[in-house]
Amino acid sequence: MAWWREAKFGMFIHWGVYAVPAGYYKGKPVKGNGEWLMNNGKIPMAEYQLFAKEFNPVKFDAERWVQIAKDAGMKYIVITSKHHDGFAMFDSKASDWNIVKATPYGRDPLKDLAAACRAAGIKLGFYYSQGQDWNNGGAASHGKWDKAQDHDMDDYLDKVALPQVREILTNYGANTPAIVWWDTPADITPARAARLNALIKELKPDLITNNRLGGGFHGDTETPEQFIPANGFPGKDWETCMTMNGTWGFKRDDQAWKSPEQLIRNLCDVASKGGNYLLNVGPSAEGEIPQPSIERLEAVGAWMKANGEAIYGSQVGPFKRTPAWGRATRKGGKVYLMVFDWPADGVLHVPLQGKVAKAWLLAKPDAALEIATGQTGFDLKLPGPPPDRAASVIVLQPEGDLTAPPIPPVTPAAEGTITLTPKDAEIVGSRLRVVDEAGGYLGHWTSRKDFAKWDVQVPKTGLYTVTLEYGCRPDDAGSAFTLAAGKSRQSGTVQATKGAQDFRSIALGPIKLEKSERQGISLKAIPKPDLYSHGSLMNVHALVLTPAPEPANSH
Ligand code: FHN
Repeated sequence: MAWWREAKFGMFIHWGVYAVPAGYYKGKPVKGNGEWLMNNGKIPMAEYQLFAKEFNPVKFDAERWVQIAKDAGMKYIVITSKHHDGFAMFDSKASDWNIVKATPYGRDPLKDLAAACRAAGIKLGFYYSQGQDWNNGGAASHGKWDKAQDHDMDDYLDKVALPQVREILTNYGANTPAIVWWDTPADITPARAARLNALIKELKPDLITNNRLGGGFHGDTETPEQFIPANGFPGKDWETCMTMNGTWGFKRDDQAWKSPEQLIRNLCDVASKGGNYLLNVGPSAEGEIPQPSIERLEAVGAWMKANGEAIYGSQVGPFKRTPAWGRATRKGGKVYLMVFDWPADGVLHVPLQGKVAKAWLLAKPDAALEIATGQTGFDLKLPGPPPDRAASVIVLQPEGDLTAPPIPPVTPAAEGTITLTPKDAEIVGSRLRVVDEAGGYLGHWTSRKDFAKWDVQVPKTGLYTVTLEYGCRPDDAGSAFTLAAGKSRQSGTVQATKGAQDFRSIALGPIKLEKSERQGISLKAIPKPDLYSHGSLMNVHALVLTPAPEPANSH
């Protein structure tokens, strides 16, 4: 994993025959991702295969693509060798449904890409959809829609998937692929997965695989998709893959581009939590990376050129909770603060304990910053304006270790009410996270292992009535949850609201809070059967704890 841990930033490429229809079928736009067009449009096989006849990416220039990735500061590329539509983007003897045989282009672009990557010192990985294959007889999610798709899964594995995986493992040189990126383990049983995995062990035992093979194989990397987990995956290698607009495969109409600032901050956020960022481009049928993607990659590249020291080979930052002003990483005994919001008064509060020998702006290494003792750490006096609008990097050279102080418990407001907000929560697990929309909420509650907890401190032991402010899509309603403080607990059933962001208050029974330095309160999920195949438990906007009136005879 050494090169991968150093790399931190890679390019995902979703490229295939779906770039021809580019989100349209019979003149009408089809909802969903560009690469899912065949499935979402329920397009018959024979009809979908006609798109290949128009796939002639004469503008494809492998060296240019690799240069774009390299200039962005990316150190590796992962390209779809075969996506769910089963179209092999390489010369395959196992199925004629491939770019060499089925298109006027007639060449293997992965050969060119492998050569260009080798020349540029960029690692190349191959994505392979092992389970789903809508044209070669593999699985299809949500059922099949064309009789021609009926086929035996093991026959597909024997005749297509296994031979093709052998091809991509052997036809591209000694160190290519460096990664096999499995996706959607539909119908992949442990026995089927074992056969695919055995090929890797036989042919390229050192390559990196992700956790999506299925059949109980965990691979080397966790792969959160389209999100950055609240706490990363402590002790594991992980990689957030993400689109720059709303689709992986090219879609003519999708102009929902993330801003360059957002992409830079995402990269900082991912690195601060110990992960890699695999950022997607969806090239066109002509073979070009869309111009808006190139512009964004240039902006990230400019930032990486100046600030990459804070990212490459870095490790999880020192904070227990991400500070509101930005993120941090650690490397070689130094701490790198990546400041998104430059303080208007020029004083940055850094909630870390320990001694800092020296601090400086990465952009101005010769000018030491003034360091003063602060309330919960130290304060840095910053010059204005920020060196970079997206994220300015400050380097700390500590003497010894810098550690984050414990997160202070939540205390009651003057009238005694305690409000537990998403931002104050400690999230346990990898999916539940704070969503900064609709006033902020804990959302994406799609794992029963995930829960939220808060520490509170109350002046005396007593009962508190609890109000839960939450939203829940009608389809997701009906699960249970438990709120616990020590031995005192309340359970409830999630009722539908008008929508996931339509928050409503419900009263739960009282819970008892003990007077102590810290009283822990946890909110746990008990999902109804099958909830997680389509939905999430609920979105939590806040928990409000109000002191219950004391009974008259309490003295
Ligand atoms: O269904 C695919 C999707 O098209 C895309 O390839 C992403 C990338 O991670 N993976 C899928 C589902 O998880």
